[in-house]
Amino acid sequence: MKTFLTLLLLTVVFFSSLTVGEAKAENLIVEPAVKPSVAGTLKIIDYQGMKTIGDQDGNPIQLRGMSTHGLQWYPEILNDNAFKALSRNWGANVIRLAMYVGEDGYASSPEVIKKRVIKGIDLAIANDMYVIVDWHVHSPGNPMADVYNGAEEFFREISERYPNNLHLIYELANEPNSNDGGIENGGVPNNKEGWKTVKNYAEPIIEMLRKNGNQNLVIVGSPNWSQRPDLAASDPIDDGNTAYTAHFYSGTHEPDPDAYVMRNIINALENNAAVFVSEWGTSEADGNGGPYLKAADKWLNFLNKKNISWVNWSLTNKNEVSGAFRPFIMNEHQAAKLDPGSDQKWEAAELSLSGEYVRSRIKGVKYNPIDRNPAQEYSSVIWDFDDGSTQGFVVNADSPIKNAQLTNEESSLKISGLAKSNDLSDTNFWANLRISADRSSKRVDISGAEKITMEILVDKKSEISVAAVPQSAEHGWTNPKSAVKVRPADFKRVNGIFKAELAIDTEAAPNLKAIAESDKGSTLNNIIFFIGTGSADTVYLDNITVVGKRKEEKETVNHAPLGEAALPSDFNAGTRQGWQWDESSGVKGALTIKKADSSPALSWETAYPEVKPEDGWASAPRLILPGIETSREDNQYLSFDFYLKPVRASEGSLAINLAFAPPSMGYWAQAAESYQIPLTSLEAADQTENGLYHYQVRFDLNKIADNKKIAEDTLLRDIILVVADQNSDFAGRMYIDNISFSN
Ligand code: IDC
Repeated sequence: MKTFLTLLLLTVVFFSSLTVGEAKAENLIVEPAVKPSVAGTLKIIDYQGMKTIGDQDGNPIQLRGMSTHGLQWYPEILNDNAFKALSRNWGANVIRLAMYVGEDGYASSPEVIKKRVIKGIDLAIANDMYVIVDWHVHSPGNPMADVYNGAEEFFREISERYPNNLHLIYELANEPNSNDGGIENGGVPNNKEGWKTVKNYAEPIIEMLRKNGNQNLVIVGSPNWSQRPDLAASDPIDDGNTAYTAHFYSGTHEPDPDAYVMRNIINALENNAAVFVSEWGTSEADGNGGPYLKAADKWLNFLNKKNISWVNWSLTNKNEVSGAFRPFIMNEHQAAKLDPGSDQKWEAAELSLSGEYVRSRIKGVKYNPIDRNPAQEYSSVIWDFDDGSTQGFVVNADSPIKNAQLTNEESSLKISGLAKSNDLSDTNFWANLRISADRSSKRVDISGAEKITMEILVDKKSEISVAAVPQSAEHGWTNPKSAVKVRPADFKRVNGIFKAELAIDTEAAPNLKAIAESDKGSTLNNIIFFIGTGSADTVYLDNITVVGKRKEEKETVNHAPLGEAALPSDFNAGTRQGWQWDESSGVKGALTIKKADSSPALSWETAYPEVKPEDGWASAPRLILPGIETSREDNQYLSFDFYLKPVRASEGSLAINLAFAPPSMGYWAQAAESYQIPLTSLEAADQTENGLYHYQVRFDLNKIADNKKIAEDTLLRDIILVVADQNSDFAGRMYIDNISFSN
C-alpha cells in the first residue's frame, strides 16, 4: 500500500512538473513575482555564470511591474486602490515612479513633485512592492545638464526619509541620450565617452548613498536612451549593488540576439554586469503604434529566461498605445479612471490592449484577451403584414398543392386551402403547400442569423409544421433538413384565436446558415415555406423575423481628401493639405473642409468630456502636418485663423498649443506660451457674418520652451497643433485656416 502511494505521488509530481516544465519552456507562464515581505533586501548575485538580482538569501528574484507615466502629468495613479490592484490583481512586485525632471517636472515644481514621489513610495511599501525612484532624464539628454543639478540633493533627501529601506531602488538617470541640440549642447554621445559622462554623474550619488548606510539596489541608465548597458559593463561603476539599465520598445527594437538592443544586453551580461529593464513598451519608441505583442512575447521570453527584471511603460489613460488604460476618444469611449474604485481592480475593458496583455505577463498567466467588439443580439421583423397586403407572398410555382389562397386578414398572412397539405413527418414535407415571397421587395442583411421565428395563428388547435429555404443571390437552395412543428399544446388563446411561436434554426434550414455566414454578402431576397397541418384548413402567419448575433460595424469616418502637405495651408483646393489627426488625438471625427468667413477652412467637431483627465491634452483635438520638411527661415511667427462655432461654451478656456518635431532637438520643440481662449468672454472676439468667433492666432518662434532655439534653417519635420481643454464645457465646431509662417 505504501509503495503504491509513493508511486502514485511520484507519478503526480512527475506529471505536474512536466506540465509546469512545458509551460516554462515558453518562459511566459511563470511563477508569481515574489514580494518584498518574503524576499527582503535585494542584492546582485552570481547566477548561471552571470549577474542577476537576488533576494536576501541569495536566490535569484525577478521583479515585474509597471512604471507610472510622468508624475507631472498623471499623478492620479497615486492612490491606494490602484496600488492594491497592481500588487494583488496584477501580481506586481515592483512599481516605478517616473519623475520627469525637465518637461515641467521636478525642476519646475520640486515640492509638488517630490510630494507625489513620497506618496508613491508610501503606497508601494504599504502594498508590498519594491519601488523604483526614477530620476527621469529624457530631455535634455545629458544628466549633467543644468536642469538636473538637484539630483544628489534629491536622492539624499529621499534616502534620509527612508534610510536603507529595502523597498527602495534608486534609478539615477532614466535615459541619457545625444539629443537636444547635439553633443556640444549637452547631449551624451553613444560611445565610451558618453558612458563616462553618465558614470561621472552617478558615482558621487552612489558614494553619498553608501556613505550614509544605504545598501539599496541602484540602477544607472546607459547612453542612447539606455540601450548601451554593454558600454557600462566594459567600464563599470565600482559598486557591488549597481545594475545597468536597458530599455526597448517591441515595435522598434527587434527581439533578436543579433539586433542592437538585445545584443548589447547579452554583451553586458557576458561582461559580468547586472542588467535591469526599468522601462519597455509594447509600442514603437515614441510610445505609439502597434501594440506589437508577438515581439513583446519574444522579448519577455528572453528576459524571463535570463532572470532580468522588467517594468512596463506606462500607467496612463493618455491616448497612446503604450498606455495601460482605455483612453478618452470622443464619441467612442470615456477614459478609464486611474483609481479603480473600492473593488480594487480594473475590468479588462478598462485596460488598453497593451495593459491587458502586460497584466497577464506580470502575473505569469495565460494571455486571454477579451473580445473588444463582441457580437450583439439582433432581431429584425421582415414581414409583419401590417400594411394590409400579403407583402409579396404567393403560392410557389412548384407547389404540389395549387389551389390554396393567400390573403391579408387583420394584418397577418391568411393561408387557406390547406386541408390536403398534411404530411407532418419530419422530413417528408415535400407533399405540402409551398409558398414563397417571390414578389416581396424586401432585401435584408441577415448576417449572423441564427433562426427564423414566426407567429402561427389558428382558429382550432392543430399540429402545424413548417420547413424553410431562405434565399440569397449566392445561396439559392439547400434542402431543408427537417420541418419544425408546433403542437396543439403549444398554442395559447389570445383574443379569440390560438397562437404559437415557431422557430426554425440553422440546423433545420441549412440555407439560413449558408446565407448568414457568407462573406460575399448576406442579403435575404426570398424565402420558401413548406406548410403542413394536422387538421386546420386555414393558418395565419405573422411577424416573420430573423434573429441572430453580429458585430457592430464601426462607422467609417469620412475625411476630406488628404491632399499634398503644403504651407501656407489655405484649404482652398478642398483638400486637407496633409493635415491629419495625430495618433494621440482625443478627437478622431471627420476632418472636413467647410467655409468659415467665406473661405474654405479645415473643420471638425469637439466636445470635451465632463470628467477631466489631469492632462488637458488627453482629450484634445491634436492635428499634425507630418513630414513637412521645412524651416522657419527669417519668419518670426507661425500664424493662422481659428474659428469657433459653439453649441455650448460657458466655462473654462481653450489653450491652443504649437509644437514642431525637429530631429535635431529630440523631435520636440514647443512654443513656450499657449494661445488662450477664455470661454467666459467669447463676445470679446470678432464675429464673422455667420456668427463664428474669430481669433487671429500667432506664435512667436523665438519663444520656445526649455530654452530651445529654432534656428532659421532648423529642419522642423512635423507641425503639431493641440486645442487643449482647461476645465471647459466646450462643445461645437472648430475651424482653422491660413496656417503659415509670417512676419
Ligand atoms: C513619452 C510619453 C509621452 C510623452 C513623451 C515626452 O509616453 O506621453 O509625451 O514621453 O515626454 C522613453 C522615455 C519615456 C517616453 C517613452 C515613450 O523614457 O519618457 O515617454 N520612451 O516615448 N524612452 C523610450 C520611449
